[in-house]
Amino acid sequence: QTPPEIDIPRIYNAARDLMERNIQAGRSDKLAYIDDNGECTYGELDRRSNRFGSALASLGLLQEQRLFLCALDSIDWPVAFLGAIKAGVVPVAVNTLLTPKDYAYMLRDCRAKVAVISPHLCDEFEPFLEEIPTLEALIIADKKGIDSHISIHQLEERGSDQFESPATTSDDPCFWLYSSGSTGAPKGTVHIHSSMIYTAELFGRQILKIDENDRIFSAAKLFFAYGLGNALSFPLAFGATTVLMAERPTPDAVFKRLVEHQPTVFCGVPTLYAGMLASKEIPNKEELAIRIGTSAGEALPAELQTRWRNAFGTEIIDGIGSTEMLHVYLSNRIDDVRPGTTGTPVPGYEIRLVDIDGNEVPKGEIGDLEVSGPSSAIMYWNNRGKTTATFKGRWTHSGDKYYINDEGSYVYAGRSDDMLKVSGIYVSPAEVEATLIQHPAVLEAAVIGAKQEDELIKPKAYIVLNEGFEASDELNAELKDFVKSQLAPYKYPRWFVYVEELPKTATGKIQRFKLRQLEE
Ligand code: 3SK
Repeated sequence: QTPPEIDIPRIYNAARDLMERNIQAGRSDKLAYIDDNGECTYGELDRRSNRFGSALASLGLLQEQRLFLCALDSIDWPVAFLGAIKAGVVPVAVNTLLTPKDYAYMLRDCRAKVAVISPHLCDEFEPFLEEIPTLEALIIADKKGIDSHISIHQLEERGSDQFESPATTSDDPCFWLYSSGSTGAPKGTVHIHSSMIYTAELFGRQILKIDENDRIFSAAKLFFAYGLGNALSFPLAFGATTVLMAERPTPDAVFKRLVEHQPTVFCGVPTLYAGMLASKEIPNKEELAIRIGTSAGEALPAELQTRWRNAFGTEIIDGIGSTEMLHVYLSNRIDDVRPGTTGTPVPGYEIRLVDIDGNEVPKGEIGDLEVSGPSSAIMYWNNRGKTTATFKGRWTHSGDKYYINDEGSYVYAGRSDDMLKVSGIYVSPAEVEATLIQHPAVLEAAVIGAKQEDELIKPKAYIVLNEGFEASDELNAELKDFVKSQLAPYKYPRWFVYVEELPKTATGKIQRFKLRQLEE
């Protein structure tokens, strides 16, 4: 299959393009978004994002400066994201499940002048107004403002329905997403204006065959690269309608949207598919309109694929992407699903599997996956070392290991670092270990990924206790709560093993691979 030719002009604004293609196609009155509180047509989205974008100047925000966007999925999210981009301002989309420490780090790192946040995050952000001198204003993503902070709607009143964007080029920074690694702080991953439309054309149109008749519901939130493509770049590129949900994607909450709003495309992650298939409230296939499901974030076990097909008569397209490549570059196909594999490269992307010296490995052998394609980020902000280790000329190092099976499909073989993917989100073992050892009972800790019954990976902690402490169910519960109180909640270990000592190198480095071998 030859990839489509995609012609992106030099003077190009991604948000203007995503809006204008719908207005010009006569879709002004078509629903762009449905959220928990209402609906918004393409025409309204265009006007609201114009008002938001043109009002940013009243906050002193200039082209190329950053706007921190940390909000639950609602129509306000695309308004702020697109509005900022129209103004040449660079939105930094941030996970709403993080801790104040994480937010403080990112705010210092990106030096955003303005943050748009959901009301429930106000208490966590308030102290930063003092601590982070570069942050000058908080805008509340809600109808009403709070005390001294205006709402996004109040800000929009300062703007105008039409305004001229400053000239941006297709290669200009457009938005950032934060990516986490096994060591060190999260990295501001800088994407340019052309990135979104490339992912929409290459994966959204070519593989998922999204068009204006589709209605899309992504359980993965907009702040993830996966959710951003599913619920913003793809539907807006082709005039589809998107359902947004603010709450946590539990099976019940997801089924409710699938039945109520009848999406034709559903985007989930393996942990969620497992939960949905195990649910007692599973709807009949006649109640749903799904034509295709997508899965990414972690490898989809073949068993889940088969059970979904039996339950709903449709396929789940399993693929892998990354924050760095913005969306999926290796994937199954609607008419060619190979359960237990990640399929083949999406046309428009090239993939190679290399050994430690960078040489391609023979077919059948495991190698580190590197990918080349037009949607790659240009750098990690302010981090030359990690940038050069990941973006190597036209090749982007993924950190994932793969091999090619006899049928020519790519099969996932684990991470090349110690990172875990939990419910599709990266978890650094080092971060969880550093938290555990702050508990008075813990002398040393090592965290690895272990498989649940359904084959999905969750964190497991090996612990050496301090003198005077004993292993018990109460201590397990206390340690779980302790980690949840310090880190994003999905990072807590689900199991604890108490040991006399941890395996270490001569220089004292924990050998997590030896613990992983115990799991095999
Ligand atoms: O984790 C993935 O597979 C993924 C897919 C699409 C976009 C971003 C990511 C991290």
